Amino acid sequence: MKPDLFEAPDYYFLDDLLSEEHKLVRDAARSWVKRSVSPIIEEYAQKAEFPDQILDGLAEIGAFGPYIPEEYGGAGLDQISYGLIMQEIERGDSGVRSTASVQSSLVMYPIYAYGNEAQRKKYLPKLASGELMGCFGLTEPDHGSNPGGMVSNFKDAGDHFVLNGAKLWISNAPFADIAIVWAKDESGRIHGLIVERGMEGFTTPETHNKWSLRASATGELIFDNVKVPKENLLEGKSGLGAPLGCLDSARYGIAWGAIGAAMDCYDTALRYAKERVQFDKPIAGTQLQQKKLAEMITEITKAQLMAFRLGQLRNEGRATTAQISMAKRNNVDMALNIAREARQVLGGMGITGEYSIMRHMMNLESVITYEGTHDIHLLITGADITGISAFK
Ligand code: TGC
Ligand code: FAD
Repeated sequence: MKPDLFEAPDYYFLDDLLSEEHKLVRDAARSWVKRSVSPIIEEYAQKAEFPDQILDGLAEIGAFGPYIPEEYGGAGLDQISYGLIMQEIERGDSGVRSTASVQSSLVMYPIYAYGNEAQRKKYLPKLASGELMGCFGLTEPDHGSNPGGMVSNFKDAGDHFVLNGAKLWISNAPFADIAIVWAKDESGRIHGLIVERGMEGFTTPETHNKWSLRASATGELIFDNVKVPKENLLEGKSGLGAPLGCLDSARYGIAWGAIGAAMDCYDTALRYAKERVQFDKPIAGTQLQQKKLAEMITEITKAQLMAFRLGQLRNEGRATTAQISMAKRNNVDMALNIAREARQVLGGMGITGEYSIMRHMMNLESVITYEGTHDIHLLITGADITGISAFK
């Protein structure tokens, strides 16, 4: 792969709106990605392996629990710093950002928000340092966009619960030490359980043959009469709103992360277009390539402003689920379109692993599907503005 020459576009001087802390956090993540992700990621994507040597680095830049309070091992940062970290990591690879998103927003967040003090103290510091890795099991083979229909269930067996069911498409599952599992109790109410690797009847087979997120490990969670101690129940919140509340936080991170992937594609295409000569002049001097590049920087700038404003609303506790859906949907779609256009700017070179664009493009096909599909987010906006749900 070519050396990482990335220079971040900032067309509307967004840096002027960032605090010194935001810039320090962002720059630390940016240089770590250049140093530790860019040189190896293509090789790991090609061989479809998660590069577990980067876990310590992810913990060091605060990517595991950026907004979780320091007393629990988190970085205690605000939502804009969290977003900037996700942006920089996804600039390197969406699969690496996935690992950080899942650990922070889908594992640490539910333990922090819905767990009791003993659970927080037991798990959060180890999750923040990467000593423990987690995954989040909501999707099932027959229930993806409609998680409320899930059939995974647990029964009260006196001093423990007995868990049965299966989860599909679970990021980090093959190597996770713990899983936050959403399942129904005997009355049909959804609860979160902390399931630990090693519990009898709990297995995590890996999902192979992915053309997307190849450097991220994806798998199933199978529960065959797993005995889960009662102390592993997340007591603070139940119902579908509990897992959906975690998704708000992860989707917000993706809205920023997608900007990183788009920036990398734009920056690569711009540099290539200025250097590549056809018909005796750089292709950057042709109107057709300028149209592509000009539209890319316009869309990135709009997405940056949207993410920044959403970050302010999150800091104030005012961001709604529908606002988050709009940003996730818009920014991932923007990034995927830019990846497709940028790949064309590189001609044949665009399909090779010499450049990052094709990998971003393939990754973004997952990003536009997970954490709620492109369609589902449109329907969330539709329901919000009309007051009428079109899901069912
Ligand atoms: P609905 O009737 O709308 O809602 C049920 C209850 O939940 C409440 N609620 C929320 N609460 C907190 N936060 C949110 N974001 C919430 N959204 C809804 C709602 O108020 C209601 O509460 P109550 O008290 O009235 O019961 O539910 P529905 O069954 O109609 O479904 C709505 C729908 C389709 C929007 C929802 O199910 C949905 O978002 N589906 C998409 C599924 C999804 O996003 N799955 C993601 C799986 S995890 C993942 O992909 C990780 S990838 C990670 C990575 O690698 O980065
Ligand atoms: P379906 O729900 O079957 O949807 C198929 C199509 O139908 C989509 O286009 C959808 O938009 C459309 N559709 C569905 N309902 C409607 C409707 N009412 N109206 C109109 N169109 C509709 N899940 C987890 O729980 N944890 C994870 O860590 C996780 N990681 C993932 C990693 C990867 C790489 C991938 C690909 C997925 C991951 N997921 C995870 C699952 C992801 O959240 C689901 O794939 C996603 O929610 C969609 O569910 P589905 O694949 O079953 O598609």
